[in-house]
Amino acid sequence: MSQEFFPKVTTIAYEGPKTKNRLAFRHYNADEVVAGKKMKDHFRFAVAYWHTMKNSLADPFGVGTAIRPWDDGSKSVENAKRVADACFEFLQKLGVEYYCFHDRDVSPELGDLQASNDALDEVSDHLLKLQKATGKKLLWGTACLFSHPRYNQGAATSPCADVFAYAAAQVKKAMDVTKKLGGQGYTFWGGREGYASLINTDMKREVNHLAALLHMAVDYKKAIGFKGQFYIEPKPREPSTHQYDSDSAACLNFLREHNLLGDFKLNIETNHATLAGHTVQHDLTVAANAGALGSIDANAGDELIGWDTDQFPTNIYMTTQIMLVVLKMGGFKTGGLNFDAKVRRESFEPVDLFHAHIGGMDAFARGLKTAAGLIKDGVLDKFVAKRYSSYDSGMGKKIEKRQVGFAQLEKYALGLKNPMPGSGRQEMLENIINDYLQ
Ligand code: XLS
Ligand code: NI
Ligand code: NI
Repeated sequence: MSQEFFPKVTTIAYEGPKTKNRLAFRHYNADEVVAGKKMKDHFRFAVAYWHTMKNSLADPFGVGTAIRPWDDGSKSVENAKRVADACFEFLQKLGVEYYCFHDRDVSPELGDLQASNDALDEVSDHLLKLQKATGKKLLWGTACLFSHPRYNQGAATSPCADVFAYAAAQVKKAMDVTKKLGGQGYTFWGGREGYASLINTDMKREVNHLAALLHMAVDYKKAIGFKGQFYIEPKPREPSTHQYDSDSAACLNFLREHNLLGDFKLNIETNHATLAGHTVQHDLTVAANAGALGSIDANAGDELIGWDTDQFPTNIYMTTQIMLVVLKMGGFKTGGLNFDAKVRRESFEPVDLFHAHIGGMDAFARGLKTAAGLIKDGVLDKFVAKRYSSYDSGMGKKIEKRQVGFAQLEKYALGLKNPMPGSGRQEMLENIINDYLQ
């Protein structure tokens, strides 16, 4: 690598909880085996190119503050390649194996589609070279179908058919590049696939158009032999007032209705789940129960701010809840934990990117150990199994097997005296979880 972009940072090492070095892991120890697997293989951490390499930290009230020596802000291929060099230096020093990108993060949008495609070819050749030199991998790729003004009313759900066509062409190219880079997945996040007002919107038509684009993507995937997993990433709003893929349940319903369930899994993002009025544990559980939890965009929201603040996850209670779901589904197959998170506008120095990722990785290491302990001892599982045990035999079993109807249940209920469930013991269980926190 020609130039060094983080000269003051050396490889981040595991030094244990007692270290005084802030640029070290206290809990994340890549090769340490927890619950039968190396930590790094449980998490499959990824760095989000758009936030970590390209986000200037602008907000609606002010311009960007980020100092990013690798990015001169130009739309040149040369600049794009330099950003890629910086990304791989970051991945290597941090010890993260994967990255994720949008087409327009890694390569500039130029005057016309052909020019943008040519630039993307050149930059992705460079990325491939870097991957081969370092062993780093692409967790998933995607197309940015929300930044350019042409997408102001959506991409697949735009009222303008030419915009649909442009979006389709962009997805086609982004899939080609993801395949070329050996990407393990491809994500569809439709930030503007929704509406600002129903007064001017034909919702039924728009949702059908979205399904049409996804079916075309499935066809194209087969045509080029791309083996990666497709993901849909739910989010209820922002930038749309309402986004059609609003949460896990809405996505599953959409996929089922449009005969796409076999071809997609979900990529659940913490802050999107909370924007939808759910905990992340809720949306993960809904997805996992449907066998459709594919990947996670790991971040956190702010309880006092009502939008997608995309903060780094530091709450070990939350990482525990996430890892409980991940462990119980048997771990990630193609997906992983992508830090779809940005440092605060106030944290504008390059080294802050390290502090942020180290904190997130350590928080997940603690969450993993806590979750593994809870599962190993079965403390929660035993309680839950007992709580539902009335369905294991007798009339409960018959209900689950659907062997009885209202008439039999009425006869049975007439013979009961004040049926009451046992205590839910929520507080006791919360205390137990705190006992296990690492
Ligand atoms: C934005 C989304 C986006 C997707 C990828 O809120 O999280 O970053 O992950 O398009
Ligand atoms: Ni995301
Ligand atoms: Ni987000």
